[in-house]
Amino acid sequence: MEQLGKEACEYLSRNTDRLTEEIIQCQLRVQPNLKERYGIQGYEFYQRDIKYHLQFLCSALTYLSKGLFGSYVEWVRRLLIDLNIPPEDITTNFQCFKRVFETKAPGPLRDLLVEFIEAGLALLETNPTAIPSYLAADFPLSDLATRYLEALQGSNADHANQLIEEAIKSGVDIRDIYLQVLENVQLEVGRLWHTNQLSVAEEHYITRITQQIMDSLQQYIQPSKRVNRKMVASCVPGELHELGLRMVSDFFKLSGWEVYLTGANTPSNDIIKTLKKQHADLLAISVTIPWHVIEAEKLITRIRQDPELCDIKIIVGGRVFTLDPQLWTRIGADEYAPNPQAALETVEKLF
Ligand code: B12
Repeated sequence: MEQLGKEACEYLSRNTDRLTEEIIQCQLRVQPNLKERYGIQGYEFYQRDIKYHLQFLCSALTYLSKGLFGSYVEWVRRLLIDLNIPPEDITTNFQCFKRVFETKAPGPLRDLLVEFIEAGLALLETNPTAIPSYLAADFPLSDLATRYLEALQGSNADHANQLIEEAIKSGVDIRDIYLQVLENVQLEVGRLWHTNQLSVAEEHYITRITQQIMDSLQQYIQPSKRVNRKMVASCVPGELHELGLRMVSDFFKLSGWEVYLTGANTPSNDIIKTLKKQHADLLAISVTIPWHVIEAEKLITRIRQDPELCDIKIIVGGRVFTLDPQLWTRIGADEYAPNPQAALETVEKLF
């Protein structure tokens, strides 16, 4: 069955342009005024979005994860509704995916493709739910997190810096600053972008300042003891979300590990060379975007086949593994953890 999922994904990748065209033609038959309503640019976005849907569907099929596809459908619906796309257009679009798969996909793959699209269509029949603010919940540093985000939304990086410095000086643990303030603010920034309340430029600005602040906090990352262990921490090729992995790295440093962080978008060949050169005990891989999971799987397979790396342990984490908590078991990793503290506890059991 897993093989069928991979074949279905290959079929979608090989035929993306043709399928996109068929889906658009289907939708134009049902809604002939689509081009007029969206204008030329909107229509191009429409084509781009169909390719996006196919790419996300492909990743979900590879791991036979309806959960992953379902979370994408919920996510994209929210995104499009907040961009004023009528829900009927989204549903018609997915119905056209179904129709095109029913009529064009080769026999053995057809049922699987239709099954996934039907699961998506069933979700579109439910009412969309609002995503609550990540800062609304009652957690000890929620006030600091809110003020920090307000400072950055007001483009006052100095004030944001000052808030964090004061908190550290008053004795707040750096780990709480990371998880309660910086992580929650990043998630909130994602929510605001997703719901069309914040621009990409504003997200980039806030993320950049947060990374600068994490650099300046390095002076406080001083372990009280050393353990004789070394971790290499990398994001797979193409993966640009590295902030979470930086947090994991700093938690490990604080616990006495030596850490070699390569961060975002690291070529697999180089990760393998680094593991050897650094004589690492552990590789931490971070993945956020679903279609990068396949890169993680390929990398892990290569490491497992390399006699020089037979003792290496591998832990994975990042947003995509949180969306489908079984996913990590399908790519050959030793462990998964949802956050840096859990990662430390989990890794303890591996050695
Ligand atoms: C900042 C950001 C970016 C930045 C990243 C910059 C950087 N240097 O990291 C940039 C601008 C590059 C970016 C690009 C994109 N992004 Co972006 N991004 C975000 C945002 C707003 C914040 C990410 C972040 O910093 N999170 C905070 C960290 C701390 O959380 P975390 O990564 O989950 O890490 C925690 C745990 O997962 C765990 N963990 C993480 N790694 C590991 C590893 C191990 C081993 C372990 C044990 C644990 C672990 O520990 C961490 C601490 O608890 C998120 C919003 C969100 N909800 O995540 C969107 C988000 C992830 N991005 C999104 C999208 C769509 C994109 C793009 C595709 C947009 C585009 N069209 O170009 C591109 C893809 C780029 C790529 N090729 O990777 C979507 C993903 C939607 C989906 N359905 O998958 C999100 C969710 C935004 C949204 N709300 O819609 N993005």
